[in-house]
Amino acid sequence: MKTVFTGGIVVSSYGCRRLDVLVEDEKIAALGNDLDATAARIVDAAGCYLLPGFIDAHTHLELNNGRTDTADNFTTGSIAAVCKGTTTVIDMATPERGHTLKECLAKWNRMAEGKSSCDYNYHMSLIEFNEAVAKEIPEMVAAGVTSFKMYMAYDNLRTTDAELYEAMKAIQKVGGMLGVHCENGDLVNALQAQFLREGKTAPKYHPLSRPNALEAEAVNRYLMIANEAGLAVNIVHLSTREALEVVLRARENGQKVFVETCPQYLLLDDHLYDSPDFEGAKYVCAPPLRSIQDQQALWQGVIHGAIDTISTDHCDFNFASQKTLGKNDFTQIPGGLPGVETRAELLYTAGVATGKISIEQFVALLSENIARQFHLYPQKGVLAVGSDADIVLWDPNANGVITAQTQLQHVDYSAYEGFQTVGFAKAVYLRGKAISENGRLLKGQQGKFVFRKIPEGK
Ligand code: DUC
Ligand code: ZN
Ligand code: ZN
Repeated sequence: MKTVFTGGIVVSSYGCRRLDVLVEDEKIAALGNDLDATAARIVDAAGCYLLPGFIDAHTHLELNNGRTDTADNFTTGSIAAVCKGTTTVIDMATPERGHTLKECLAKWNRMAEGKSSCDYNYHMSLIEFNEAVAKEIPEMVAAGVTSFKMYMAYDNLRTTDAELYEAMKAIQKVGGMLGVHCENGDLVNALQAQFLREGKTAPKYHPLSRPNALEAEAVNRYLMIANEAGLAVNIVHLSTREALEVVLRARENGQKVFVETCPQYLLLDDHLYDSPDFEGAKYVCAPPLRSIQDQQALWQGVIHGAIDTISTDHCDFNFASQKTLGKNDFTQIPGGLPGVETRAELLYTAGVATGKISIEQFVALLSENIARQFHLYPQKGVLAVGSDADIVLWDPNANGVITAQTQLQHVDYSAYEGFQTVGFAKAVYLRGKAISENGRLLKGQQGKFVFRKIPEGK
């Protein structure tokens, strides 16, 4: 089966070119201006950018947080992703205490296989670290899972600093990638307890219990430990000016540090926690939304390349039936925001359409840099000969409005209700197959596990 995409502008981090793209079966076979289109189906991409499918390197599509399940699961969350241009997700696989990594991997495969409408892989979470877990690290890599996740907050997930250090050494040995949730968990606990003792139970105390310093301190500690272990590391969902300053200092000292932020930290701010009628609960996530000054610092980081990737931390709970679990105690509000569906539209609107970032940076932040960092490149993250034909026909002039009513995410609210958007994934192809058109699913559940391989010498 041959398809030629004609008349579009192909974008990578290096630049834009008017090129036709020939797809044969699942792969890109050629790019050029005089391609042989005999016996090929023609897709007219005039007026559109041809972008590599977006990759979301931070989702919790199907998770039980100990009390309740996310509103989405792999079936619904991946439809929301792919219909708006995200063709691959790297989901956070999180084991239950006492379970092996292999058991966790099997569980995540059961949840995703035959259900996901986009391609997928996982970051394997290490919620403890001992000899048995150390033995499983190379086994995960052999199974195609090359990245790991650890936590410095949340009592049910976090490890000690010594465990973090030992895990880093084990990951370093196999050339894997580690991402860490950086907040000082002890201090979060202390501040939460203090507010509750004082009878301060409303959502507005959520950000006050997780101030900027707690993230910056954890980032600093994490990077110091990583430097001792000699491991290049990733910081997930970085949200503050102070933490970014810590990263810049470490980089000046020669350390290799990757930084991810999320749309919510670039577009929403902490005044939303003061919303009436418990509406502030909609925005409870960790780290919390921050100040306008933090937002500005993060935008500078995005513009000047200090921030490498933008993923979503999609982890959604219904407002009416789940966020209300914390009606009388903000610490019981399930944390997380919906977002896998809206990342590209939001970033195009607030970044590219405003002139803050170029279309090349947009592609780098949402696809190419993620593929490079997480061992998916050049299979994913680029439109090049031999790459998977994950193609987004991006209409830069389409206008839209984000509303919960029309969203595909299986949740009862949007954190971006009423946001007007520019730019839209007019059509999405996954490994050469048309998966969505005008935001609607054509054929679902075509997603596959993407086996990742660490390049030699890494
Ligand atoms: N914070 C996390 O660290 N994970 C899921 C959701 C959230 O808000
Ligand atoms: Zn986190
Ligand atoms: Zn997360």
